[in-house]
Amino acid sequence: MGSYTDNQSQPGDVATETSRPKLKRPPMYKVIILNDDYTPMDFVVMILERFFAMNSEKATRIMLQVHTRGAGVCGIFSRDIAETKVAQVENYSRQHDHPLKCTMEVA
Ligand code: TYC
Repeated sequence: MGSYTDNQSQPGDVATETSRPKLKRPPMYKVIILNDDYTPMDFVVMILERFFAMNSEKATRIMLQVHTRGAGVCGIFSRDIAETKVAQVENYSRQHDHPLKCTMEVA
């Protein structure tokens, strides 16, 4: 082992690292709308404008993507906000007798 008169590493020394507090950022969540055979396209576009602040071009693009691929991301939010968006979309759709479904998953 080396002498302790300097701070050079020596064969046999053990590397140590000062421990850092194990803080992790909370996960973010994707809000995803799902396709179905019944909800009118115009209604989905309106939902995306109303609850996700999309302009009509973007809302139309996302709606068509969901229509053709089955699902699409509306946005990425903290857990609380994502839960609220899912509830808003499903409640509003149910009130208008549409089966539109929405879900969330860790981004
Ligand atoms: N597939 C629906 C129709 O043909 C339109 C639609 C698009 C429904 C997106 C839901 O998330 C959705 N009327």
